Amino acid sequence: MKFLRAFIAVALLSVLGFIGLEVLGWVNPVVSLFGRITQALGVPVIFQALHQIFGLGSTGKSVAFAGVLVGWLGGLTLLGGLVRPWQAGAVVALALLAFTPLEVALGNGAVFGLLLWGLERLLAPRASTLSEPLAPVPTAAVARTDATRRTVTLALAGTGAAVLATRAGRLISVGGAGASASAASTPVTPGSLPAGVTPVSNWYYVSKNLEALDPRINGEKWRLRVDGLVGTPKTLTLEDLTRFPAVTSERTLACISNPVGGPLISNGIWEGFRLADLLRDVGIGKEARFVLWEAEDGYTESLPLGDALDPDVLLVTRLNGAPLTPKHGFPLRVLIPDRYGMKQPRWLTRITLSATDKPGYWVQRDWSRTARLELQSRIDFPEEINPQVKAGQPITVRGMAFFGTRPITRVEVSTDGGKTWGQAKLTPPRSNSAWTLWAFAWTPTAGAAMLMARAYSGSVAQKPAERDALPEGATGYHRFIVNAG
Ligand SMILES: Nc1nc2c(c(=O)[nH]1)N[C@H]1C(S)=C(S)[C@@H](COP(=O)(O)O)O[C@H]1N2
Ligand SMILES: [Mo]
Repeated sequence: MKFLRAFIAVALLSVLGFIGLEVLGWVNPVVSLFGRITQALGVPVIFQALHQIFGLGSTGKSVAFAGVLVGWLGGLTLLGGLVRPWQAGAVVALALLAFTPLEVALGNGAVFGLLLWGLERLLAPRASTLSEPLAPVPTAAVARTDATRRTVTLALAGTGAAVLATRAGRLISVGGAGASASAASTPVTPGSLPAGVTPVSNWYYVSKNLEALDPRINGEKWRLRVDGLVGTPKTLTLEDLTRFPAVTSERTLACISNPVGGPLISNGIWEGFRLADLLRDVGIGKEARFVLWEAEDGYTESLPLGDALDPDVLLVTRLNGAPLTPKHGFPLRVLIPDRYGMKQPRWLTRITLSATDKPGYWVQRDWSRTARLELQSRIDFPEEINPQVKAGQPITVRGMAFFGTRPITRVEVSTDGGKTWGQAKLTPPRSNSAWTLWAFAWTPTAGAAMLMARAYSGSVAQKPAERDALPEGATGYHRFIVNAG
């Protein structure tokens, strides 16, 4: 997280630097660094080698410059990730003094320090389920990191960082009664969401696309093609979908690349209809074994037909009382219980029944074929980002636990690094596929304490083994140190 932040800061600094160079003719630190390095190491040696590889011409130079740029980005990312903003700024200023004019060195150091400092404030590393239910307006920002996976997206995130930062919001739950998950439950109105429901403005976001290149679909022109091994292939409009019986369901959506304790999970009230109703309407061919999904952005996924006919598999058009936003799948997205988000396409455009399976977009990239949810829990208060508490003052440790349609039956909390565990109080089940909120009373004593949480679903216990998200989803207990002063 720190390194992502540092990378965004150095990316912004570099973009500013190059704009300064192009538009105003400022001295650019990377260009100066390039000059200094090539001079110091002896141009002939380096360029001879590069020329041998790339031939004569400007390619070698471009490659060398790219190398210096990568070094600059990498070096400053490391620096910014390892030390405090002002220290990183000071180091940059001092280092640049060696080969750039005073004002360039100081300017770059100061801007880098300020960017780091500002991003640290803007990009809190997690979304908390249970912030104070006061303001219905997002107050701070949450970084939507996607751990190990979309490196390219992350690399490009630097330039989009300003947009990201302003659009990001902290997850805030707004007071109110619990929601029922039944097909008949009353639709919600945005602005009056029950506690524990994630406002759309704070919903986590993961996409294979750059956000700016995500589909923006015109609802009038959009069509859903249903074909393959069906009785009658059909092309449906948004209007056509309204004739299927409406279903409202509170569901939690989680990304498979979410690290333990991470922010890539949200809970909302969805409205749509059953996939089974649509498939029966077009007629299911005898040979059909798989549902293949296609989306506007070229995303593909699949689901065995047996699973797809589960009445809990929905096609949804609304979230939290409003039509899906373009970012979160307008006009239609798939919801499948007990699976991570990657199995559930947004911007759906085509459903094909097939006798054979076709690995989906992330499956082709070595992620899980089935993407079944792991049992998970997270501590939301105290916040990992700000683990300060007052000694001797009772607090309520809070968080969530989630295991798809399997109920959370117990959550345990440790405040001594796992030596002893106490039982948390669970809020009543909110639906058959939403996270469970929990609370645990604790009076910190002075000093450091290691907080940990673990959840159970009947006889199934959360896996203690720390496992990376790739390829089957992260496991391990959420843990961090809080300081009581
Ligand atoms: N068409 C399409 N659908 C998609 C994706 C995508 O990139 N394209 N990403 C998937 C992944 S990995 C996740 S976690 C969820 C995220 O949905 P959200 O951003 O609305 O939370 O969408 C899924 N559906
Ligand atoms: Mo995901």
